[in-house]
Amino acid sequence: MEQRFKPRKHHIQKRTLLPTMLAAAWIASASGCGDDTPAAATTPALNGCNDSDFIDRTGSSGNRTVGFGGSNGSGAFTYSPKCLRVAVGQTVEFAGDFSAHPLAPGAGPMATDAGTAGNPIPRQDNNSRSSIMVTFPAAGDYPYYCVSHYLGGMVGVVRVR
Ligand SMILES: [Cu+2]
Repeated sequence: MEQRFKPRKHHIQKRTLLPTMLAAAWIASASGCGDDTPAAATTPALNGCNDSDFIDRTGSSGNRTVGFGGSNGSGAFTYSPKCLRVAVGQTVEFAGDFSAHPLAPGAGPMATDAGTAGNPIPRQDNNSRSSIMVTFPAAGDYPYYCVSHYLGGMVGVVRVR
């Protein structure tokens, strides 16, 4: 019985217990244990677009062209503007080489959030078209990505309000 309270054993217990306690505390803070309310009022970034990133082109003279692959001021592997805001009923042009940069609706094969249901952006691959026009009939966040280069960040969002 007396051996259970040896100082040496007590020392070992402290060493093994501390990392366990730290891990438990981290998990509790990360999961927001026992709190059912949403984490914050901000919308999580979709395809890298935060609320403050959207470029407003809802005006009647707004440039609603999304260029890619060097078209319309974009980089070789980016969309421009990447985060575009338009109004309900407006039409967005996607301009670039779809055979080099196949377009697909959604937030990428590895994403869990596909955005708002009913994404009107059509899949465009294996064709030589250089421009498509897409009308957005309903409010929402409509993500899209380049099938070939989404891993490098070739993704974007059309926000319709
Ligand atoms: Cu691409």
